[in-house]
Amino acid sequence: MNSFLEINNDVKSALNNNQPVIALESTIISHGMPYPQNIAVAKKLEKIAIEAGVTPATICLMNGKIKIGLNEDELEKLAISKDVAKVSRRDFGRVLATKKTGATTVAATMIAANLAGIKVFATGGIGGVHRGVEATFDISADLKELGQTPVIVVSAGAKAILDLPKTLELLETFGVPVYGFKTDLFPAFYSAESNLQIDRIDSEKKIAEIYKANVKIGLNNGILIANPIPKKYEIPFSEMDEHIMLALERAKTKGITGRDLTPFLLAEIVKITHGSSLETNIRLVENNVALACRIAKEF
Ligand code: PSU
Ligand code: MN
Repeated sequence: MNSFLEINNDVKSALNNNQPVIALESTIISHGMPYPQNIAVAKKLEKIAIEAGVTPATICLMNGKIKIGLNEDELEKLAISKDVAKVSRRDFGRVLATKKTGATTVAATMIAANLAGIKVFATGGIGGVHRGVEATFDISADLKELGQTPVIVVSAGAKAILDLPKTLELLETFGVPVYGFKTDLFPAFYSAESNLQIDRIDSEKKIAEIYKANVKIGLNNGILIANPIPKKYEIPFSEMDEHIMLALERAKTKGITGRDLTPFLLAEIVKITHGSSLETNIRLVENNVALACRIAKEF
């Protein structure tokens, strides 16, 4: 066992007994949602999993360890502290060596989940190719990770703060299968669909079979499941687009770049929509956790 890994008892016993486990990320708690909604969501997601008979493993870095499965105090710390590092692949060594508290992005959560032997991970939206990439080269490390780490990531697609067509193109280049769950169109996070065609999949069992086939032939890529938000909760694409344009404008004016850009845009959108987008965000993550649990049970 990797000496940096600290797996809590619930997760350890589930893994040892071949019981279903799902991974949950922590950047969504520390940088993706405001307090106090973030802590309520973190707890609710764990509850949804437990009620589905699946052990949740929220992942973060603390005291020089990669923690798999957190208690309430640890979740609170991530939700409240202003001093939590956003950890992607490049940040692991630094945050472990300095024993800082770090919240894991999609990329980092995939790495940690894979180290622990967890195959399914639920989140809200993945990072991707940013709009204006021609000038900035800003492409999330999440995409490359999906190409090289064998974890099934259940998302609601990606936020339209990103360039969605380019994001799909790059996923193809990196060898990442992208499946719309019961849809032929790539969901755009707040909205159930964009106009972008993707492959459709209708069964949780098939997702597990595809994963197993990939691993058997030595392909260590991840799989991206794009699970649309239920229609009754969605915000239409045209309505969100206005808010997103305003958030992007503000980021440009303030010169926000690099690791700060995504958290800035997420926070601005919550402000611009007076919190109404947050409600949508919460619904879609819950929906993704429910699907991830059903997939995890297929293993
Ligand atoms: N998109 C969201 N909510 C989030 C994130 C993205 O709608 O919380 C977070 C995830 O942790 C994701 C990270 O992995 O932002 C991507 O950041 P970057 O673009 O800097 O790679
Ligand atoms: Mn970036």
